[in-house]
Amino acid sequence: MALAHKGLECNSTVEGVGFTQKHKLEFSGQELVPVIQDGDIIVSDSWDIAVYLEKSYKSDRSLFGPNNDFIQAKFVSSWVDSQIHPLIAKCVVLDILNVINSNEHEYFRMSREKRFGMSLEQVVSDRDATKKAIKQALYPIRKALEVGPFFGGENPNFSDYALFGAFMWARITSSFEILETSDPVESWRERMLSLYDGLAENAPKTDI
Ligand SMILES: N[C@@H](CCC(=O)N[C@@H](CS)C(=O)NCC(=O)O)C(=O)O
Repeated sequence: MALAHKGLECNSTVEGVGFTQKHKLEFSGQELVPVIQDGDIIVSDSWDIAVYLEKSYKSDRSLFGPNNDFIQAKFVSSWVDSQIHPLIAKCVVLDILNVINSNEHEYFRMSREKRFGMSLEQVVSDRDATKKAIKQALYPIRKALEVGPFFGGENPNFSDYALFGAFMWARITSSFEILETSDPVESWRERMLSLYDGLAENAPKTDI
């Protein structure tokens, strides 16, 4: 979404990077996605990638708004990472087993069960309660969306992409409906899906 926002073309690693295919990421000196390679420059981590794109590709389409609100965007992105991702994980983490290769199950289960301190089945055991917790956690987002269609105002910016990324992760890995259709955050999610000629809407879903 950040690349599309800046109007930059890219080629993605068509075959993807499985959880047990860390060798494919050796060039980046770390083990997580996303990673971009731009000529000789390699950048990993969504935030660092967005900052890199912003500083390297000046255009009238800033990812951080006309006043370069890096600090506010960092707040939103850290809030998503620390508060929203774990809640969404509590809805979808077991479903992820259905969309990854069976030879990755052991790594995925062990690493995530260690992180949660319980079995994946226990993590997702009360998804309806988690859904309520997500609705509550999204209260400030709902209030912000009363003021304008995106956190960026009339157009999205990195704060929108940071939160949307969490919903995209859920969308491609699970059929569990996290948001109620009447929730204004759901309308925002639909707007995000249709951006850039439906870039996100048309992103391949894993077989679910
Ligand atoms: N905050 C980081 C998160 C990076 C991250 O955790 N990536 C996951 C995506 S599934 C990953 O690569 N996991 C691989 C693993 O757990 O082995 C970002 O936004 O870039």
